[in-house]
Amino acid sequence: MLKSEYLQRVYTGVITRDPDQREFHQAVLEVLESLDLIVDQHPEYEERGIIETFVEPERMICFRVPWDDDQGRVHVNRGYRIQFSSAIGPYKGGLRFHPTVNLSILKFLGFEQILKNSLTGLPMGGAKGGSDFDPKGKSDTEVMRFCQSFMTELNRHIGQFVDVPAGDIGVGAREIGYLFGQYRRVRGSYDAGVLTGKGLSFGGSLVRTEATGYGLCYLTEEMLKCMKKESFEGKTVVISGSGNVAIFATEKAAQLGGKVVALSDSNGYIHDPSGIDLDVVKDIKLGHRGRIREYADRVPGSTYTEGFRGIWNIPCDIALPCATQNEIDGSIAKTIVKNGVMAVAEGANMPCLPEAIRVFQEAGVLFAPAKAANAGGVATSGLEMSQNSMRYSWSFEEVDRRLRDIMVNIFHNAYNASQECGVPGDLVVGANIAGFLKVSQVMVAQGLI
Ligand code: NDP
Ligand code: 2IT
Repeated sequence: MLKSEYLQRVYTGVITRDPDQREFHQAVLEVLESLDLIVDQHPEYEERGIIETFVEPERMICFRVPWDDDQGRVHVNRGYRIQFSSAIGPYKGGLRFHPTVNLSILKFLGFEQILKNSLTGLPMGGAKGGSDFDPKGKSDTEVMRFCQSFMTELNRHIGQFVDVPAGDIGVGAREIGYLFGQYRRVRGSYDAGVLTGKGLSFGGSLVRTEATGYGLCYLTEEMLKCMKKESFEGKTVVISGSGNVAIFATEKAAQLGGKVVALSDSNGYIHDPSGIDLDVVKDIKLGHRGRIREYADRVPGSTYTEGFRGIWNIPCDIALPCATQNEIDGSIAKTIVKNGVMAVAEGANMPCLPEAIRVFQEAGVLFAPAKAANAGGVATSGLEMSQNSMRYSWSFEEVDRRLRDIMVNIFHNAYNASQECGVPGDLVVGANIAGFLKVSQVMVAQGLI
């Protein structure tokens, strides 16, 4: 129950309007709980209807995506783009291709993206899109035909000053290449800035591939340093997932002196007590899109266990969930705490349920929420847009330095906001408030409500 009658009314309205959108309700409630601490100081929120405007997407696009498989059979998927907020810049956010994609998932992701993008300090609004298409088990040509059909409709809704999609689960360099090719074909124009995460030879930025995982570790490093006078050095790290975010979080955690001992996919997890050999993981995942279980066949001393949640029974000092939403519930969180964890940082979007976050915070575990911790991906997308506008590319070192600076700033902005709200160290509140204040000020300044 929210203290503010106004916020409670907004929340009830969100539930009544879309009763089945549980993930979206979850994301909204967490933000409203943070706003509950400051709403009394901002009578304009209720007077100008700011919060009810903020929780409703500016525009939701939904379309059919027909495509032919290699046998010539027709399949029809559903495509979406949720253009949630363009207050501080063009809509910006990834595309997810996964069978679980629906309006609730994309609205929660688009909503979180508004605040995340605001935290980066770059001029980007919030959006998310995707499809219930499952790229697993599909040939390259099937994925290509799907992407072409998807972009045949999406192209009319996006543009470098309008909406700039990128990758997310199931959408990586291969898919962005096919999507960009189709955009160029139907528009007859080389608008490099219309998508980010592009290949390096056609307008992509160095470090974008690594950015989310690297950024997660940079923010975690700063949090450990400032809040516990600690570092990654000598720490045992468990990372869930084995996709883009997990792989490059593993790489950076190891570079910073940590020992990553476990990774997972949706089927199960590997445990390698001597430290994950990332070359083997990259060969499996990036080389031939294999399953993580192959690692145990190839690396002596490692094991594979069925069931992806079991990974959280492995004791660690630092936990980085990097797979998907709602992976860690209250009981898993208690196990992680009992095993002595020092810090948890969310590489995935909303991997921890609200009760899990409470368990971590009450136990005094450092906790970095996704919208701060995984903002490095979209921040580097913003840097890719800058380079596209300049028609120039920065070096790896230059982009990496900017990414690190952005992540350090995000930590301090969230930390300072938590202090100003009277809950020092609560980075959930800090990130929500620091992200929201800028967006709400702009909504008022532009007369958007
Ligand atoms: P990938 O598609 O590269 O990898 C996803 C990983 O998560 C895979 O190991 C996958 O396993 C696992 N996974 C996906 N869905 C489920 C599920 N329902 N249950 C269990 N495991 C699952 O995606 P990313 O690494 O890019 O994304 C991971 C997370 O990070 C997502 O929450 C995404 O929103 C977030 N994120 C991504 C950013 C980016 O730049 N890519 C930026 C910021 C956040 P399997 O192969 O078995 O499906
Ligand atoms: O969740 C996210 O921040 C992303 N998937 C990255 C979005 C982007 O536009 O780079």
